Amino acid sequence: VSNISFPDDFLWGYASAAYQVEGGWDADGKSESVWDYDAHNHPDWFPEGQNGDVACDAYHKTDVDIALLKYQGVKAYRFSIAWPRVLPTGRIDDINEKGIQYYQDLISKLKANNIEPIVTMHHWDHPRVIEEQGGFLNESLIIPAFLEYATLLWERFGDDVKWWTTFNEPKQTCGGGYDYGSVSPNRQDPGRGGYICAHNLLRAHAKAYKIYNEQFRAKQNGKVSLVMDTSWYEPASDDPKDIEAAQRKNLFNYGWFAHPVVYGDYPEVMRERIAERSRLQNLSESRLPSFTEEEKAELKGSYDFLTINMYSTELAKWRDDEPAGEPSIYDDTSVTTYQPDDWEKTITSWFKVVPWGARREVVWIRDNYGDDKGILVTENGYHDDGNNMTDLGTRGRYHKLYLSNINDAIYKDGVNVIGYMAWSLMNDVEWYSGWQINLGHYHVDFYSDERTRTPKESAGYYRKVVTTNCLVDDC
Ligand code: GCO
Repeated sequence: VSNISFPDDFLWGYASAAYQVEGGWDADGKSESVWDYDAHNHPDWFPEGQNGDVACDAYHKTDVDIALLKYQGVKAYRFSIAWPRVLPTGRIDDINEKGIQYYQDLISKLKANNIEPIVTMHHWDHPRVIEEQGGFLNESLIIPAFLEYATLLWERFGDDVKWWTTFNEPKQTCGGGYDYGSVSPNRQDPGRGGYICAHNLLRAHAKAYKIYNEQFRAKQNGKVSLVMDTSWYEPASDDPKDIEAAQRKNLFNYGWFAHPVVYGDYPEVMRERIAERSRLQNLSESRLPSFTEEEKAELKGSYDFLTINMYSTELAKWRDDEPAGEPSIYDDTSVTTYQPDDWEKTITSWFKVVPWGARREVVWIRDNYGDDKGILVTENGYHDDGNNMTDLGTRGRYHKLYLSNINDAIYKDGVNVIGYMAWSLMNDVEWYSGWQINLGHYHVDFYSDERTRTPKESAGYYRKVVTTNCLVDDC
């Protein structure tokens, strides 16, 4: 066995999100986020009592968690800022200095320990007051409000933080949040809400990027992007139709956001298909909104690195018997997707262990969007019930298999993958699943006030990989 080592400057890290770990939902002037609102008004959407009110209590445990990150040897920590903690009204007229102080302390301590902060501005938990006025569907609110928020974060933290992402997984924010319902605010408007949300979100992203260029880049010299996720869609056969089917799925998912920020507009196949299906529904215009020329110019190139939250793989097959179908965000109805029964399962039904998909995926991203600015794996991890402490053969092995495929992508395919953020340091609140599903390398005792963190075998494994920069035992 030869040693499998990674580039010297490979950025090893952990990723997390505010709602999933912080707790302190109303501490020190924080207002309710859309997730807090759901936890308090729709408790039946969560397993009994398992919500983010206290979560891992990370809000009160900065020193504990910094010590764990330091022990783990990671070079970076990806976390999100809770918008309602720093701007309780959502707008700039009311800055909560105590909220700012919490993040300043976290950032300073990360830096003091040589851990690079990678900050997400929006990981799904915008202020409920913003949502009450339409949230991401209200373009005359969400765009200016987000720009105020982003500007504040750069003013306050931009000297220290060099890695920024505006939005986490807009496909989920918009699809799950405003189209078919699966993440807060859990609104349903199939085939319309998701596209409108995404359109506003992309414009907010591009305008924020422009503000960074004009007001901050020269003195702060950081990088700004957004975090994209998708399953990898692999052709079900080498029939050219299945190859086309997989390409469509990848463009409808990753391309929905990557295409605008790289090239300035949605993929052509999305524009054509959605217009065509809208005509079939006798609508006078396409359900997919269009960008103005000015917006296209702002969007084009509005990123300093590419990202991928990498989880699973599906096979894509062309269908000749395409259903007319109801309006839906799944306008790529010319394709069926599935996962063979013999693929390795996890606790989550859609989430199968398919390490080779990781390699294909980053190669595809390079081939379609370029890798000169680098591709950062912003999340990857293994789902179980969170309680198995001897998880070397499951979670440890999972990271090892995915990482060895990423290593092949780097050294055999020449893809510029610049780092890997494991999800996650510790068990957390997996959204509406509470702590029934978890991916942490540390167990958290959610039934003790201390929220005690205890390392699983996977923590030891990942620590070894990170500190040796190498995947096999004898490095
Ligand atoms: C995201 C992810 C995370 C999840 C992780 C495990 O949006 O970035 O959904 O928040 O916890 O993907 O399922």
